[in-house]
Amino acid sequence: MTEGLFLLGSAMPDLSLVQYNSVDNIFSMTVATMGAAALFLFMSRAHVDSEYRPALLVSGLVVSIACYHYFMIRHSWHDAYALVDGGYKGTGAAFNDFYRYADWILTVPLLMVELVAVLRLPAAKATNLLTRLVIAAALMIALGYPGEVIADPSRWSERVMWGVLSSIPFFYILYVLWTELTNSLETQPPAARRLLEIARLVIVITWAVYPIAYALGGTPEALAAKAGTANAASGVVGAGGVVALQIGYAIADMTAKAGFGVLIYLIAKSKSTKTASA
Ligand SMILES: *C/C=C(C)/C=C/C=C(C)/C=C/C1=C(C)CCCC1(C)C
Repeated sequence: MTEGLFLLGSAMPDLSLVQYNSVDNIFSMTVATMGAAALFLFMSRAHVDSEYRPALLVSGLVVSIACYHYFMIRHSWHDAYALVDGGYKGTGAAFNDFYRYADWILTVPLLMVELVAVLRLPAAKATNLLTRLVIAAALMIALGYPGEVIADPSRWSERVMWGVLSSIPFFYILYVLWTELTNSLETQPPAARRLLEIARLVIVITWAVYPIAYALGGTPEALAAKAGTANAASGVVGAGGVVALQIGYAIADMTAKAGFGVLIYLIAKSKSTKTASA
């Protein structure tokens, strides 16, 4: 683990112009999406009843934190590459995956908080549910990180092991969220039910993208190295893997944070009876 627990491996694969710019553009779009969602969610607080305002405040914080981190991620991407002879080559500066994991360790528990806050469950139930979800979320991310920073295809079994360990709390969270959301449906006003069913689906579908992106980032090269069709000693994950992973995470983050935040707003709005529509 000498290439450092805090930074992705030493070498970045060469990228074509299209590959480099696709990732750069999606990072830029993610900064804009998160920033706009933050403004929207903070300003929308005035349009829901006071008991739902904390849910929107937390939703706004989630996208604010993500906006900052994507700005930093894009910065790190620029540092990691230089344009040489019509293609992008690694500068030797590591692309810093820590920003993303720092983001998740803050935002994933807060996403649980915004959901539980909009449900407005009885206090004891909400505390119990949140404690379980927050601990599981922290474990999921902490166990994923050591695998994420492995960039050497010859050490792929370690990456797979961390991925499997991280998947245990992952499935636990999905199971708890699915069953608790389903149980809470009958206590919710009819107008909010349909939206909560959508929220349930959005969580399962967008969250599934993360382990898939994690698996795509390098597994083809690792398998090829095993089969002897690629040079495992190069110690670099392929360009396709890096691009798929970064784009996959960015799209999932936009949906799971900004898209989900708008859903939380719609649920809060549908449950608000006192505040006039605006
Ligand atoms: C806003 C960020 C969110 C909702 C992040 C969610 C992240 C995950 C569901 C990550 C899951 C992972 C696994 C299940 C196994 C491989 C490692 C991870 C951390 C990518």
